[in-house]
Amino acid sequence: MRKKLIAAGLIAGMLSLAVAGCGKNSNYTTKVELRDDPVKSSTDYAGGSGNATDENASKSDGKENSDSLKIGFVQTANESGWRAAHTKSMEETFSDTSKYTYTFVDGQADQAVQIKGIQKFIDEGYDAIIVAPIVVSGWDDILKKAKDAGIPVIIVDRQVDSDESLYSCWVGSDFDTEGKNAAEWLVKELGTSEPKNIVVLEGTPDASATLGRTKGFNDVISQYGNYTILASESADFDKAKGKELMNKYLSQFPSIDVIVTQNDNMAYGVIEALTEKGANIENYTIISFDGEAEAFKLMVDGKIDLDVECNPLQGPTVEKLLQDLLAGKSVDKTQFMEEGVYPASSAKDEVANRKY
Ligand code: GZL
Repeated sequence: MRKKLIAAGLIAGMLSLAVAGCGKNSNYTTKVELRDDPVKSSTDYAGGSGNATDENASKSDGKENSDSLKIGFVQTANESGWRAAHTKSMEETFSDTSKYTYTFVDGQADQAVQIKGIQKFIDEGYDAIIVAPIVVSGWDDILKKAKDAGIPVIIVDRQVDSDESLYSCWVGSDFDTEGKNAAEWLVKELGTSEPKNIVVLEGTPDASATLGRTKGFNDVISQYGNYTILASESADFDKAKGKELMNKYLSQFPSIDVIVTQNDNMAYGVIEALTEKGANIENYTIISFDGEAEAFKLMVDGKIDLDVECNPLQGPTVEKLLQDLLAGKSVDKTQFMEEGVYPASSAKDEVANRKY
């Protein structure tokens, strides 16, 4: 599929969204190492050498000040570069052991492990609990226990469907708008007349990131009769599953014009599948989400056409909210991160600014 150069005006229009936190810090490692060991002391990131205390929890090594605030973070898992950057942002934010005793629990992509981690923090009387829920449902009971224990809970990244009285606030991305922005770009890029076949690789089932991106994209694209979504299945935000699903799509559908991957890791799998098939990647319009440095390099190389940023650098925002909450101040329930929409034509200038 020949690709039209994007008119400069479109770039300006699409980038009207505020772009967050993309300072000129080119020294930042562009690839956050994925955590291969889920049991890692937070002091490892703060230059300490603490030891794990639970099978999937890690805490500072006891050198902290007894007046320090006990902050517990229950992370989703360790499934993508985005997640690694999200974890690192929290650990860097709460690494001052004179102020915080920070304990990290790797949820290992299992809601039961996450709930066990929250219960641990309740039992041990933590001052605040941060949770990155893998799916939207099933949190009412544990959130009520934290509320009854008088412990503020900040939900980060994906959302929960619990009553908002059960948690202090949520920090994350507007996934529905992310999906809408992707579709609006696609329509401007490929037009509203020629027939276009689309395949979608969705993220983790029942994750609000998946639900929002899918709904937002479909709500826009369904308004244009020349676009057909041939298939929209989950590859769980995972590179290997993305490669497997793309190979399945290639065997099922002789004519694919557009590939939408709901995170960069799955885009990497798609590109591997196409490359191994000997396909000309230029023939496809590939849209991804997250905005990893790796993906920006692929945009510079002409392999990805649009990346919708999903900002993982949530630590500083969470710290400020916790300080306000612990000082008795009220905070807005919903705290959206600022994010950009990056067509490939913007990648060359932006890639050096990427912080994850
Ligand atoms: C989105 C986040 C998603 C990312 C994926 O906020 O929940 O989960 O898009 C990650 O990379 O796996």
